[in-house]
Amino acid sequence: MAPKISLTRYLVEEQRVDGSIPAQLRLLLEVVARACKSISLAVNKGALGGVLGVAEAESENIQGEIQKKLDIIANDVLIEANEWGGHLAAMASEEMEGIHVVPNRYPQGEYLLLFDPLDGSSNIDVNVSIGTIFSVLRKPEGAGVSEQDFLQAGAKQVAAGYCIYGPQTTLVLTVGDGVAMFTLDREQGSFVLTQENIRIPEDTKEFAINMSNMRHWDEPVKRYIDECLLGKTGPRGKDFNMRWIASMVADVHRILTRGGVFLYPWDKREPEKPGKLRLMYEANPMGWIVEQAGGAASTGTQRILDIQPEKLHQRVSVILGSKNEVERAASYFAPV
Ligand code: AHM
Ligand code: MG
Repeated sequence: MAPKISLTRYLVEEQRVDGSIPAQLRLLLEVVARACKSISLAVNKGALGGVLGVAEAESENIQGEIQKKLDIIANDVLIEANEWGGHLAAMASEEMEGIHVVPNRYPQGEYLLLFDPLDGSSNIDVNVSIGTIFSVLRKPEGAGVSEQDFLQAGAKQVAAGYCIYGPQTTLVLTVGDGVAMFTLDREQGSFVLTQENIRIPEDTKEFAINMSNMRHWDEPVKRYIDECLLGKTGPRGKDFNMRWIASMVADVHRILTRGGVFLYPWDKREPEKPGKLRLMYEANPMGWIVEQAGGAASTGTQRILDIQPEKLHQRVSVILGSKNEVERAASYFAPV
């Protein structure tokens, strides 16, 4: 059982191999946590707060997806909370086409923040767990800030996390020294450390994939899932269970808690797109968290964190979770 200390104290006391967390990064993480607290309140109010349904203007984001009211609310909360504190140079979000540079009237910081303000949008109106995913990069040296500065491989992240709005609101964080979980104590109004050094079991009997896309999958994915489905009598020699929540945060949270493998692979529906999920604010932060917990994250042919991004909203094929399963699935992609 982790000692019941607040996120603030954890950030002050946390010692990484390269020393304590810089004050600006601590502030940044505290501000993101505070924003997640506000988003959690809005999510909890649901119909009472008039926050459900699609945005008034039926607007679409850069990905061509209809925005929900809560997508926009969560995006605004994160921008407003983060733009004036002096810890950031710019932000980027699933819901905004270009980057949001910290306005001139505020001090500029040395970090870049990327987020998916409300992941699992299809679950908002049906009262199923959703979340916020974030990734922090250091701004490269030099004057000003541009979209180019964001295009850094996931291995360069200095912090990554997500906050899940479910039966409990839980913030999961890595600063490169393992993974810690903080549960929101609503009476105290603060995130309290509830688990440290989270480890994902290396083996699992549980997979997560949207099976309705089966006919569109590539051969290696089909083989991997077919073998799981054959259970005890097949080559795997064990029965598998399946879960698909359609909120990446909730599926990853389950994997961190009890193991499992999550796949959202490239498929033939839109062959020109490398996958559905976005590299910079979904796959990279989740990939790093999973690796920090002893798991693995791959496209099938490459470690996700090694991908050199070319575009802010770049998509990617994702296989992540229990190490041995990810490695097995990836081995099916290897040329024979
Ligand atoms: P979103 O960011 O627009 O909510 O989309 C990402 C979500 C993931 O959370 C989830 O794993 C996936 O989309 C579900 O997709 P599908 O509805 O195709 O199963
Ligand atoms: Mg998302």
